[in-house]
Amino acid sequence: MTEGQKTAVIFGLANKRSIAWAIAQKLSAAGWRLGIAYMNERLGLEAKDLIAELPGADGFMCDLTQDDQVARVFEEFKEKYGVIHGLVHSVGFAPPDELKKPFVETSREGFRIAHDISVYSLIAVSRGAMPLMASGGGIVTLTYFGSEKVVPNYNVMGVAKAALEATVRYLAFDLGPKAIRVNAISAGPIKSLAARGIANFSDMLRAQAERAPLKRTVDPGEVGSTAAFLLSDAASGITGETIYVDCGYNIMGF
Ligand code: NAD
Ligand code: 0WE
Repeated sequence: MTEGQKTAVIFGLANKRSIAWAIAQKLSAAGWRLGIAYMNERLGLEAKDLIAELPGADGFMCDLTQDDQVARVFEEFKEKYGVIHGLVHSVGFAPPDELKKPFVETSREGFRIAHDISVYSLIAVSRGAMPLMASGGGIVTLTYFGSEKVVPNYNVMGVAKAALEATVRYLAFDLGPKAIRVNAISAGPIKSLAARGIANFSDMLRAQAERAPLKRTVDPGEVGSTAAFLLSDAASGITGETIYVDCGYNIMGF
């Protein structure tokens, strides 16, 4: 390791369209050493090839619904890195049915899964990272505007993202005395795996580009560079915030 190099761990790499990949590339370019976690062996096949592109980056496997896997991966981080300075949580999931049927039909199990994977996992990884962030650090998660205004079909994910943004504030309060900052990036729609198969996603991208002040959709690299900023000392006074990277879409009333 280069003297003075900082280390970040990233959760949520599936493929080259993952926001986690755009963030990894920007952090790597900014000189960070990276540990990158993928959910299972199947996703690991593609993730490992990507990780190999980044100098000094290592791959780890972790299903965030499993407490023993979360505990194990942080043991591995501790063994490999000792101290870490950054954590990126780019993870979200709801059972596909929940994003198709009317919100009022949300099942108890669909609600549980969406909140377990998309919200509780941030608490779990923040707790895991805490003892490793001995010299302070930054935590960044990804959210979406559907947490605050109704986006048809986003449904239980909107409710989960509202909980995620509140979780960011409570974690920021808990971890602030340890000099650990916790923030969310509210990204505009991006065509990733999580967006595939969502009805009318192309129409959404078009409407977004039409209405946003910048008259275009957001580039994943712009989310990546914002994450790199939030993890850097340049953001040393920012915690508990949701920062919009959406070409200004959220400011519009009509
Ligand atoms: P993606 O599918 O590439 O990323 C989601 C990741 O979550 C995948 O890597 C998946 O493996 C991981 N994941 C799901 N269940 C998991 C589990 N049990 N354990 C560990 N990992 C698990 O899609 P993305 O668009 O890059 O999404 C990343 C984040 O960005 C999500 O939180 C998403 O809600 C958010 N977001 C996406 C958009 C968009 O338009 N794509 C916009 C705003 C916010
Ligand atoms: O957070 C997201 C994606 C969330 C997501 C997507 C899927 C599709 C595949 C969560 N779970 C699943 N489960 C699956 O089985 N976004 C912000 C992208 C997104 O998703 C939408 C959107 C937007 C924008 C769903 C409906 C409407 C708009």
